[in-house]
Amino acid sequence: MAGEADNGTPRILMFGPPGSGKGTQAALLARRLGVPVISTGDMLRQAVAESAPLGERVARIMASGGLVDDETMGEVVAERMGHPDIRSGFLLDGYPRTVPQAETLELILQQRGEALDAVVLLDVPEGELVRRTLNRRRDDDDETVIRERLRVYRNKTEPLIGYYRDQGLLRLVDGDRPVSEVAEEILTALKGEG
Ligand code: B4P
Repeated sequence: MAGEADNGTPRILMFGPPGSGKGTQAALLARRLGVPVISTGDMLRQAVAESAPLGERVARIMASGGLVDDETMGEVVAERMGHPDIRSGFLLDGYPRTVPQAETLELILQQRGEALDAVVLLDVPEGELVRRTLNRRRDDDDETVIRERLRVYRNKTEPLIGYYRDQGLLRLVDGDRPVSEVAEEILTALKGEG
C-alpha cells in the first residue's frame, strides 16, 4: 500500500456518488479491519436529530441536496480525528467531498505524521444510484433532491478522482453487485497496489 501507515493502522477513504454504498461497505470493512468509521453524513444527521447548534445550521442544506460548507466540515472532522480510537486507523465515509476538504484532510494527517493508505472508489451507474436511494427512504431521498446530490457530486466531488489517482491511492471497485461481492472486491483491491 502507498502512504506511511503500516497494515496495522489502515487509514482508508470510502469514495463514490451518493447511494453508491459507501456507508454500507464502510460498516462491513470496519468490522473486518477493527477500525472505527468516521461518517460525516451520520455525524450531521445525528446533530440534526439532537437539534444541536450544528444540526440547526446544516439541516436545510442537507435536505436540499447541497454540501455543508468546507470550513464547518473541517472543524467537524478535525474534532473527530482528535479522539483516541483513531490511533488504530480509520475508515472515512463521505469526507472529503471537495478539493479544499481533501487539502484540509491532508493537513490534519500531516500534523499527526500520518497519511492515507488507499481511496476506494465505488463505481455504480446513475440509474442504479437513483433506484437505491429511492428505496432507502431517508428524509433527503426524494427524486429531485437525489438528482441535485448527483449534480453536486459531478461538479464538486468528482474532481477528487484525479486528485487521488495522481497520488497513486485510488482503488476502483465495481459497486454494482451484491453487497458481499463488493465487500470481497474491496478487500482484494486493498491488498493490491491498485
Ligand atoms: P451521506 O450520508 O454520505 O450519504 P450518501 O452519499 O447518500 O450514501 P452512501 O453512498 O453512504 O450510500 P449507502 O451505503 O447508504 O451524505 C448525506 C448528506 O450529508 C450529503 O448530501 C450532504 O448534504 C451532507 N454531507 C455529508 N458529508 C459531507 C461533506 N464532507 N461535506 C459537505 N456535506 C456533507 O447506500 C445507499 C442504499 O443502497 C442503501 O439503501 C443500501 O442498503 C443500498 N445498497 C448499498 N450497497 C448496495 C448493493 N451493493 N446493492 C444493492 N443495494 C445496495
